[in-house]
Amino acid sequence: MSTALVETLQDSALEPIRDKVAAGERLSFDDGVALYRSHDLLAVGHLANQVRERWHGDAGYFVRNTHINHTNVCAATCDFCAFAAKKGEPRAYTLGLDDIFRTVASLPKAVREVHIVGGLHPDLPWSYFTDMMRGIKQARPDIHVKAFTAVEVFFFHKLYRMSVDKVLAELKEAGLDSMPGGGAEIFAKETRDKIVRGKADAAQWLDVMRQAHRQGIPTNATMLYGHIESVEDRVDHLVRLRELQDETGGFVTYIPLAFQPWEAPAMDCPETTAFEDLKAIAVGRLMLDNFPHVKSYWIMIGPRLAQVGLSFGADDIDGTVTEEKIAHDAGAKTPQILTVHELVRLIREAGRRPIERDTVFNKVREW
Ligand code: V47
Repeated sequence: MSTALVETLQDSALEPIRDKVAAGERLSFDDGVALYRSHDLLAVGHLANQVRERWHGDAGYFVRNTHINHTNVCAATCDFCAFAAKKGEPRAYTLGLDDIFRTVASLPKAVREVHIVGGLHPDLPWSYFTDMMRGIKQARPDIHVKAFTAVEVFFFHKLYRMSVDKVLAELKEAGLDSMPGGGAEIFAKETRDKIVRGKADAAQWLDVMRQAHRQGIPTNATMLYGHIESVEDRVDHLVRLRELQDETGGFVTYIPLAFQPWEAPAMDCPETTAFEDLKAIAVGRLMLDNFPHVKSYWIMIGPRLAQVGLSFGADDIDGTVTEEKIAHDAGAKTPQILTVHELVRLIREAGRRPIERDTVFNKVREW
């Protein structure tokens, strides 16, 4: 796509950014703030789209995956989270390993990824997690296991008194292939401390990821936005992710997570707007110049806007998902599942080439 469309910008603060993007130069913290503050959404999106097309041309990726949330029992208290329950509450549940293995064994052959995230359960034995990995691989040796956020890994390190390195090595040996990007929330200490209690802080989250990458475990990264964070907090978050990626190269995909406010236990915020959601994708694409992929996550922003995200910097739309609980417990109005045909249609009608991928973006099939 040409730069001509942004030769005359409504927002003159974007001019130096446009020139840097054209030259492939790294954007600064202040550039990130200017992008977030700009109301010229089309220009911001156009710049992000240029970068997206430089990386991926007209490809639009998706994966056939399923989510398993093995427990909602959680020792942490996060004001935004409606999924977590305390032990003894009627809502609290923990899946038996046999249930998990049965679910995995019953998945259609074409499902390539299982995404596993749970609460910080204080009483499960360590063997629950290593046996989980082994049993899943036994049930489906070919399935990619993307499991446990950096927050969970940090919790295992504390609870089972093992180094983070050992936790990761044992999980990897048992079958873990990669890690999801959850639990990052917002790194800025003052803001994080207001909404999160009892789990890894920013430095600990980043250090778990550093060690995962050193062990050759690829991971994703997220940012939770649309609550009490400032624009500066968002840019700070992106810059810290970019710095770690410079060091390790282990992040695969950045996923901005729009706050789902409806059932959130202790936060009184309105839902995010389409402007904010598209900017989260676009600014992520522009700032994270060393991240290969940016996701437009339909579970959080809805399939319709996720489709538009494919022209605002995102190259991936996630997948079939099935049985998502974290956003839906928080009252998400989006569907629980999309079929492959729906995903393909969304991508194709956005003018992209639908490519089914595996978790680490090996091409499975072009649709
Ligand atoms: O860690 C919790 C967030 C995350 C709410 O890596 C909320 O491929 C919005 O990380 N509103 C879990 N967000 C989801 C996640 C994820 C999803 C899809 C793909 C990948 C990946 C990762 O959801 C949690 C937390 O940050 N969360 N409550 C809420 N009310």
